[in-house]
Amino acid sequence: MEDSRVVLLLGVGGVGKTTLVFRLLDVRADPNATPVVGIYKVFLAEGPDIIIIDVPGQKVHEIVERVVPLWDFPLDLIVYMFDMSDPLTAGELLELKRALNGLGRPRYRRAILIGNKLDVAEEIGISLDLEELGRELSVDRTYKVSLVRESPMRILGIILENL
Ligand SMILES: Nc1nc2c(ncn2[C@@H]2O[C@H](COP(=O)(O)OP(=O)(O)OP(=O)(O)O)[C@@H](O)[C@H]2O)c(=O)[nH]1
Ligand SMILES: [Mg+2]
Repeated sequence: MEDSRVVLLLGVGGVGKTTLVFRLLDVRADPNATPVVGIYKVFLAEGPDIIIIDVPGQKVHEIVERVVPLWDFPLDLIVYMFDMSDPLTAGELLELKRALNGLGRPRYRRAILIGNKLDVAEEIGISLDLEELGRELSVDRTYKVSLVRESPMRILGIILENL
């Protein structure tokens, strides 16, 4: 896997992990709850291939069980994700990180935080500062997006600028 970079998506059920992959690949479908680990490989004209791992599971303990066997992958980037219209998903994300740390931290080079569903958050009048959550997760950068609306180039840009 010398010419590949590995990206792991982490967040509880429904925050938009599979939507990120679908938008990146310009797949025009609304994903259902992901039943098994999804491994996607993105081939670019220039630069390394990008392998994206989409972990299933609705609750923190289910995700933990499925992430641990994946730790042998040398991870380049962890993408923490939560739903900005549902602050509970931010708390669950912290819980997920703590649970993973408690089992021995996965090795990774860089981490970012994506607050998704900006459209819904704005509609219901929730405005969030991602910086504090980002600090607690020890991420390098934070992004607010509405993945259903983002172009594939914007999503690729976010990933590439962190690889
Ligand atoms: N309004 C809105 N809906 C979104 C956005 N992103 C994702 N969704 C919707 O949220 C739902 C859940 O998205 P998924 O991508 O399946 O979430 P997931 O994190 O993969 O969920 P699991 O597979 O259950 O872990 C889908 O119906 C998406 O269309 C967004 O930016 N705005
Ligand atoms: Mg999914």
